[in-house]
Amino acid sequence: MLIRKTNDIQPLEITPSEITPKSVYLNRRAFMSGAAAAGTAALVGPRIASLLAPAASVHADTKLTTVPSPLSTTGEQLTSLQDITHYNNFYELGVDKGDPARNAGRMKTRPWTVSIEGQVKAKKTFDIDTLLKLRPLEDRIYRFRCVEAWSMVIPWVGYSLSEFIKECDPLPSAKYIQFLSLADPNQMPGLREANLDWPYSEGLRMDEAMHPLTLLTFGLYGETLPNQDGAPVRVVIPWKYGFKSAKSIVKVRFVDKQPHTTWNEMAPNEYGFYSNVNPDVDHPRWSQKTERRIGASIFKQRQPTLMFNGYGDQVAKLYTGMDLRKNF
Ligand SMILES: Nc1nc2c(c(=O)[nH]1)N[C@H]1C(S)=C(S)[C@@H](COP(=O)(O)O)O[C@H]1N2
Ligand SMILES: [Mo]
Repeated sequence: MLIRKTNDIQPLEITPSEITPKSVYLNRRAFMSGAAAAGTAALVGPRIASLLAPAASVHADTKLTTVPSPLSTTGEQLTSLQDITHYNNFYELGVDKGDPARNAGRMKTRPWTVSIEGQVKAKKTFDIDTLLKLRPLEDRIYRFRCVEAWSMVIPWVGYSLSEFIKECDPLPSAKYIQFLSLADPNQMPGLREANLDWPYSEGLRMDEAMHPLTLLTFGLYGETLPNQDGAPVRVVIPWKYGFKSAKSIVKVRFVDKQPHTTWNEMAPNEYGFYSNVNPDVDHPRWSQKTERRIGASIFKQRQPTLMFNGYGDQVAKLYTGMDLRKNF
């Protein structure tokens, strides 16, 4: 996902902080919003106060009622909330990793609807609060691997996308599903900055979309998604590179042909439609054999990348007979 700088695998990025326990993070947040509420503005002047006080909507605040999921990945250290919310790719909010957190405050996530069109029995529009209640929300821990060769372990909240697809009543002619993200320049300053074909578009083959691991995602760490992580609703496909996991979805289209996708359109030789995590297929500009685990100690940061990001037992059968070097 490198469009402004060339040949940049980011050795000079800010080193993400070591794991911050959530309690510490939340206490600091409470302290900061407390300080704002207590009238810091009057004491130090509005300019400094606005720098000190984070915009209220930037961070997840609403606790969600969740149940544990048998599909969680266990035995891995979770990435800190701080890193998950301050090291982001969300080009609509800016191209640098810290931009989404900085610019997320302008995004409005209510009211919000997701409209369904294409090969369906009937067009429909779901209100976000209806979607939230459609099925029990599960805590699902997944490894998450970006095509830029870094990774995290994130405790998402959501339910299988297949549950939502059932409510959409797609026709048998629907072979693919396309996700379209919000693209409002008044809320998203990055739209002018990055020369991509907006709105952000991603897609899956229908059997990939129906796989139980594919998560319709509303939260992380037990709370609603922070805007910079794709509030109020996104998808997460844990065996594919991160860019397949479209954020802030406003439209879902059921289609009979492979849909246009943003990164594939931008650089088809670098970003394939399938984009299954595959350590044997290098990105044209860097190796995919290893990955840098965000937040790990610098001595343990680089680790081998696993085929299908470690989810091969569950998903490899979706690709039997396919050449995954050609269909990268
Ligand atoms: N709408 C939209 N969705 C997006 C992106 C984006 O720029 N816009 N970036 C993708 C990429 S490249 C990655 S790695 C993940 C990052 O998700 P995270 O910031 O929550 O970790 O979001 C994906 N979804
Ligand atoms: Mo990514």
